[in-house]
Amino acid sequence: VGLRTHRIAVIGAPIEVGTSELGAVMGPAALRTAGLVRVLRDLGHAVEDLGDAVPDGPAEGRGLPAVAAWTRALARQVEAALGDGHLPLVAGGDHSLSLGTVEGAMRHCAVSGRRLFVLWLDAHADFNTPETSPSGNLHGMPLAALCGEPGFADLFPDPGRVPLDPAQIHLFGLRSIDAGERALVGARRVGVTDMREIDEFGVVAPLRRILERVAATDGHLHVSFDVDFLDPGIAPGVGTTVPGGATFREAHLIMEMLHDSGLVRSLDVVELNPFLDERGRSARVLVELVASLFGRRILDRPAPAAAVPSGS
Ligand code: B3U
Ligand code: MN
Ligand code: MN
Repeated sequence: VGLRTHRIAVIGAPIEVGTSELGAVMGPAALRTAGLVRVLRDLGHAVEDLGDAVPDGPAEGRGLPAVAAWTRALARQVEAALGDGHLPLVAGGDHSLSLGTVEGAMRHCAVSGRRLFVLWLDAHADFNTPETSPSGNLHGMPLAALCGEPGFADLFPDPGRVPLDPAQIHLFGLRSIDAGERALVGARRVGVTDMREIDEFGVVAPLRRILERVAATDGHLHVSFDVDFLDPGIAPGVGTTVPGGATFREAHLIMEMLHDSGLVRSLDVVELNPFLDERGRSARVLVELVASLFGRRILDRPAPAAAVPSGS
């Protein structure tokens, strides 16, 4: 089992225009302070820290124009990073940033010919539209917008844009969903592994099914990791905590399986709010998890499930 090394482009996305809770703007800085870049270099990866992205246009206020300015900038940067062989790791910032990262990955896939899959590790579905949203916050809407639901005029002005197919999305860890959003997720046939399923079967069986599907076409797996996927007991530094999240060990195993799959080609780490954190705990947990996704392991041996039992 040789270590897979990547050229990683770290991109800070200090965005909080998609949320009403201030502080996510400090997320990229906290992740760097917790050792994000150093940890990846220690694992043997070539890491370029591209610094923080800047919005392409005025980004005042919390409306669509501000989010559109960030989306344009991030889509371009992510597409460019992928185009020259980098694995973009975008450190946020609220989840509206994934409008840009997923759009960038979609544009790259249109060229590379790989089928894009989006694994959304999150307590929420982030599939609201302006119509269904109880809060009006755009971090609760990126997937609906990417899929071309109505109400997001001018976010993707290209009339020839092919929307993301909801069947390419898999929500994992879901435990909070709004009524209108739930109807939409069902109608559009978005893939879902909710907490009920994880409680019954654990994370391994559902995740293996997802990875097999991506591997079948050697697809491009984009992972979008929302801090609130984790239980607030281990990661309190997030604006919208929801009880009953993933444990450290569940999340850790997911990261190891993602690494072993070799399918992850872009990554978001979003919603870290250092202002609400306790002594950097959440930032540190996230860096640990990112390290596992990029190859940190306990023993240098095949995954236990793939190993031949001794004596057989
Ligand atoms: N679904 C709610 C809450 C929410 C979604 N994403 C976050 N919070 N982080 C909403 O406002 O759309
Ligand atoms: Mn989210
Ligand atoms: Mn969330």
